[in-house]
Amino acid sequence: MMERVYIGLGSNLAEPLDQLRDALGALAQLPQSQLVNVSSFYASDPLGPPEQPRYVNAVAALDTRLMPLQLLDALQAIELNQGRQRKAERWGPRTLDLDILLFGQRLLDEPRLKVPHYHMHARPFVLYPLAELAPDLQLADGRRLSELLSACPFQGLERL
Ligand code: A4P
Ligand code: MG
Repeated sequence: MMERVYIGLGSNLAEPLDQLRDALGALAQLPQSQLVNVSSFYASDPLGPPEQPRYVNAVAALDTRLMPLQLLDALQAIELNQGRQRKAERWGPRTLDLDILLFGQRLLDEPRLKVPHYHMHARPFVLYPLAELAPDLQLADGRRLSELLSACPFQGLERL
């Protein structure tokens, strides 16, 4: 069974635009999967520690037959392949961050994987690109994307 997955991409180191383009190339190569659509790219100030460069973010829609943890493994391999170093600091700078925002209608609460992604409902750099791809989306937990958007100002986002 194919399931529709939404993946959040983020980078604020080492040419973020190139990082996102390379990551999209890698997503297009994933087994048992098809990259369906990609949002515009958006720049924004960092959320979290302020002493770091601005981020570039986007959202991709992927249809996949991979199981959730298989997809997570594949995304983490792409992150590492693009020079990601996992640091202790929370929300610190990174070459590439790939987050599984939504996985079909699944609700996942596993040690390695929480879906919907825990902070997506309040992050303009996730919600606005997601809305480009799926404006009428309803999350598995019942929330509507349109409601989340109306509580989350576009403020601070720059569409590239
Ligand atoms: N994990 C659990 N659920 C998921 C999921 N749905 N998708 C686990 C992906 N991973 C998930 O992630 C830590 C662990 O989360 C993984 O090992 C996985 O098993 P990580 O990518 O190593 O760590 P992280 O990304 O530094 O932590 P976190 O809390 O995910 O950070 P965020 O929330 O991604 O925040 N400002 C702007 N403007 N734009 C940004 O993109 N990003 C961050 C990072 C901070 N500020 C930002 C941005
Ligand atoms: Mg992450």
